[in-house]
Amino acid sequence: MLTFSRAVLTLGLLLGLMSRLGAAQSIQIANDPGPLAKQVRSEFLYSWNAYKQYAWGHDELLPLSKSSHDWYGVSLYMTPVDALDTMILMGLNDEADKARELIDKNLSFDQDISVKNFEVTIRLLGGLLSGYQLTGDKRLLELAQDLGTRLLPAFNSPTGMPYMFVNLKTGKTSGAVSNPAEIGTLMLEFGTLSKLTGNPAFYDKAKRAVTELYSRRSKIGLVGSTINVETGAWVDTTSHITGGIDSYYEYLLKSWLLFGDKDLEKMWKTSVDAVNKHLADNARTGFWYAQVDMNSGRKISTHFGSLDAFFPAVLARAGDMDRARKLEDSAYKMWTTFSIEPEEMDYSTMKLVSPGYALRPEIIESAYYLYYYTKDDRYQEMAATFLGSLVRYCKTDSGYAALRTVETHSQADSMESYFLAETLKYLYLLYAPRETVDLNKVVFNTEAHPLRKTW
Ligand code: DMJ
Repeated sequence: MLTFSRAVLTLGLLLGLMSRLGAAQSIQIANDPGPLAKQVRSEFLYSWNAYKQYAWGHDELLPLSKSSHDWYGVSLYMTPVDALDTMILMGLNDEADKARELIDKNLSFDQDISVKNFEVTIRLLGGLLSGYQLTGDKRLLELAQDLGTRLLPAFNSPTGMPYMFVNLKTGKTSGAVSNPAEIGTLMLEFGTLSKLTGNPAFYDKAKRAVTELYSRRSKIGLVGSTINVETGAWVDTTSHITGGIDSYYEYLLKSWLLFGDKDLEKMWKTSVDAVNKHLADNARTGFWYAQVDMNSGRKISTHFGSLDAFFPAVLARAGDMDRARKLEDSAYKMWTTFSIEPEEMDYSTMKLVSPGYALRPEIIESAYYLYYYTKDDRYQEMAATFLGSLVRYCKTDSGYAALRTVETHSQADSMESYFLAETLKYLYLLYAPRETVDLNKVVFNTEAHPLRKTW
């Protein structure tokens, strides 16, 4: 029997959890999410169970060799940290508790390893922050603060734009030639860390980095592919929206939305105008975005791939439904042309350029945003195609595997942590009740970790 004091305590915990979840406002966990969401959830559990069986405590599962892989020789618990908030959103509470216990007890950033600032920020810092916001587990915030502090030396370049790599123990940096995505995809995580800890240094460093980058845009408003963070000189002036630049644009928009920062609003609006003016291409095969020279706007190539397919989501979040819909239609054409999505193809010929499929989420993420804002069933129908191809070609007897080539569907021994953080999360959300996430209040980081303005 529940005593009065226990009942008060239980109610207090429940109210506390609800306010952290923002249950009445921004995130609601569905008890019965519907049959297709349940199917996605069971594919998630299938993959997570394979991780538990063959890679527990390591960064990632190797699904074909049924073994594990640690990015830097020691585990930074990439998969559990990346997957934690997906479990919470899916209502997999026991699994989430076990993952959180594993992280709380074992994850240590006191390691003499040189890590990629960008990857560790979007996967680990983002995952720890969203995990903290969803559960109130203070250990996750402590870990985030420790990690953020260890990453800060990355910004100690003459320009303030971060080096690519930083040693977590010594702070030694390396990798002076970086790219807009790695320089400009830090504000959501570092900014949230500042807001939650009261230390402005994280926000300020990440904002300076993106501001320095933006200030080096060309006269026509574009950025290039690679830049030297010590000299501030462009190394490669090819402009595009694919990997290496992609999430720079995403974070201009989302940093404005999450923090209400007017400087970011201006940077986003100027940048997206330039991208739409110089990269958008109404070709015979559809509406696409090309590669052009950042200074002249001269077209360099007509390649488009799975990473580019993030852009409809960003356009939709910004309210540009027309371009978002057209580009998602093109990306869907790419998926169906090859039976599953290739890393890259040439849209002028619809021929393969890079044939692998790395279990990437972007086209699914875009379908989710479009479904959320338009309520058009077309995007759930697309999602059925995505789920069908994934199950048919990528499912193994121990988790899911990337494909070496979409031509023969031969599999590769890799299940990146973003498959659980992003790919299956967005698929689930496409079918779960709309209220599961209030997209007007929640901002997903580029690894699909939901962040909320709780400050
Ligand atoms: C993820 O780590 C993130 O979405 C990143 O922005 C791009 N690459 C992968 C997924 O493809």
